[in-house]
Amino acid sequence: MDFLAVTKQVTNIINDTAVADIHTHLYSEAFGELMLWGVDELLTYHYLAPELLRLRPDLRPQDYFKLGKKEQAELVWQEIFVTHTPLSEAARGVVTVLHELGVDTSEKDLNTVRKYFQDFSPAEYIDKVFELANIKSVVMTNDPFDKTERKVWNQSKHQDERFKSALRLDGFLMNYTENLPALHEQGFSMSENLEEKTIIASRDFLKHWIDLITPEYMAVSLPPDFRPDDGSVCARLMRLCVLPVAQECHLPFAMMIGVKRQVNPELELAGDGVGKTDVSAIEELACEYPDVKFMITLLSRENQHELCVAARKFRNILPFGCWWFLNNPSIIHEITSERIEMLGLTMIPQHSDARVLDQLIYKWSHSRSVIAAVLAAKYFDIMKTGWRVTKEDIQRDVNRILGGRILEEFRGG
Ligand code: FIX
Ligand code: ZN
Repeated sequence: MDFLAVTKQVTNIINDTAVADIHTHLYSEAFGELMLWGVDELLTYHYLAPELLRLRPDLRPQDYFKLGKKEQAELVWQEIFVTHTPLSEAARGVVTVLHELGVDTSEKDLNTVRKYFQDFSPAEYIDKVFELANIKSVVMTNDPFDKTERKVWNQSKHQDERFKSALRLDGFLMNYTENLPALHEQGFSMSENLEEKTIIASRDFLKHWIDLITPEYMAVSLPPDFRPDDGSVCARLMRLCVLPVAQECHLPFAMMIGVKRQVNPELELAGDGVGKTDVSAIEELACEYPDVKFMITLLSRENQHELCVAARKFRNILPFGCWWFLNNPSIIHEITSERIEMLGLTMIPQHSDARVLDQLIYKWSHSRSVIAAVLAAKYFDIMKTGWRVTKEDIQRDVNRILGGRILEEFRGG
């Protein structure tokens, strides 16, 4: 089989395999206004705000953010999609979504485009997007301190099994003191000095939420200078509560490291930046806690190769995704290549990080084509030697890295 034929076969299999998307900010319909969908949400996605502001130096960020959603969307549409060409990954994504929905992309009148979305109920649109993007399931990001979320969970309203949960611990690990009142309100009597009583109550808090939402994993996003031995509340709670509970409940712990929160607060949710982290911190934890499964994604491109090396040293490290500023074709290609070259298929190449339901369409369309190109080249490299690779082999491999098999194995293994 020549390279083109291999590429075609791999692409078809990847496109036809339903994806298990292991990290998103999506919500099922039960979560009401937390579920974001439609063209105005697409246009006001926080990735596009900085791109608009760069095109409009006369527009103050605070004036943009003061506008209503529709006005914000109209500004973004006019500047990025009408006055200029939507070539950035986030802008191209909107065009991909409209195209794959069957909306005429030569249509530059936003109100005409909006009409397409008016015919759907949220439930119908979820079905439409999951079918178009060929998605099996998505993992949400569930915050135990979010009052809206908490109400939905306590009323057992969330029933859509396509939307799995993840217990997000930023509020617990990174903002513990500020959230003590909320912890008391939920019935957990804890104090600042982390004495024995507090540690027991903290573990009870985690186990309460694990029982309530049955998460795929626990997760936290951490700054570039994260150290597990710096005596911080975060490091102490991680060691005294999170890691013991992860081990006891056989739950992976996802550490998402390298985000510099609010480097430019004027940009609100778009104001976060990136920093290189010290991968030895991950190695030390993986070494000290061999029975805990660490899912790791790092935000800095410069950390990716050393993460692959760390994962070779510790099989309880599972690299996942091309996170956030890395979720661009040129970098996905580089990271996926070095991961396969050093880890074979013992990693999860991608997650979408989608915040708006429709984004599943473009984030997975763009990523599937890059991952297919990398995989096809790797298969072809061995097939040139006469090594036989069957369609079934490729399907098995794709089920593993995109279909959710590897996380099941990692959780249960
Ligand atoms: O911490 C995270 O989960 C990040 O993905 C988000 O904070 C970020 O805003 C995002 O959605 C990036 O894609
Ligand atoms: Zn995220």
